Amino acid sequence: MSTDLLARLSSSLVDGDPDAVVALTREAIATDVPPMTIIDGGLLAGMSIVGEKYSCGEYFLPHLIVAANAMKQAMALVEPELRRRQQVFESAGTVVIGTVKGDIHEIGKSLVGTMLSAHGFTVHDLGVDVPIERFVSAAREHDATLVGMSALLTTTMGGQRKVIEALTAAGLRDRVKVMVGGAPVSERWAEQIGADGYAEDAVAAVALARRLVGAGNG
Ligand code: B1M
Repeated sequence: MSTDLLARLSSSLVDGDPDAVVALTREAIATDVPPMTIIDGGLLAGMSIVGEKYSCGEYFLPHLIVAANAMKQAMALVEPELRRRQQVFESAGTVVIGTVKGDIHEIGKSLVGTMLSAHGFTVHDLGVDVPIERFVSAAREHDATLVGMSALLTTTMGGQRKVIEALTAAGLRDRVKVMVGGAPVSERWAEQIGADGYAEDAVAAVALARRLVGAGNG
């Protein structure tokens, strides 16, 4: 039953039909489909098809924009559910997270932030197109245990290295762990730039963050 609902949700995103995306997301929540299943099986499944269609020239920028806006509306419905199901009362650590300078992709970064917050981290989301110095000042201001950087473009991922260099120059690198992610980012890239870890998706990001701040893997 939920498989059919998720397939329709994915298709409505691919078809660029925000009203259907919202209605089907509401239906999925109302019928008790777990929030991560709605995200993975419906929204991300659709978004990855949109990305493939864009890559092969079948879709253009407006298609990406429509799909992203529909997904944002759906995420606004799913995120409170995610939080509600993961009531955690003690902070697991303080995270400053953002998408690096020049990059306005926000959905993956926001999902990672929401998942971290749902798992007990105190999250300060700096948004997108975040200047290097803003990561540094926010890490200092919030006494962060972890800085998380997202980059979706091959042309912006170098910003992650620059932030790490700036954290070092500011004398903060010993106190703060650094986690990186985003579609073009890899384990190898994380090693090259001296990050403490790379996570492929939001679930892996929670496990990594917990490991980095010494909160275990559970
Ligand atoms: Co853009 N875009 N886009 N785009 N866009 C990509 C990334 C692209 C791969 C599409 C393609 O060609 N197939 C391509 C990048 C190519 C490259 O550099 N290798 C691309 C391009 C080229 C562009 C523009 C340059 C297009 C143009 O203008 N000609 C432009 C750049 C704008 C800019 O940033 N300066 C652009 C613009 C846009 C929109 C604004 C229209 C829109 C974003 C809207 C928004 O976010 N509000 C958009 C979208 C939607 C996409 C695709 C289709 C989907 C991205 C997305 O939201 N995915 C994307 C294709 C794709 O990725 N398949 C594409 C869903 C999201 C949940 O996944 O962000 O990967 P993702 O996050 C995952 C993981 O990566 C990981 O966990 C998340 C959850 O599982 N993760 C982390 C992410 N951050 C993490 C941080 C962590 C840990 C894990 O720790 C801190």
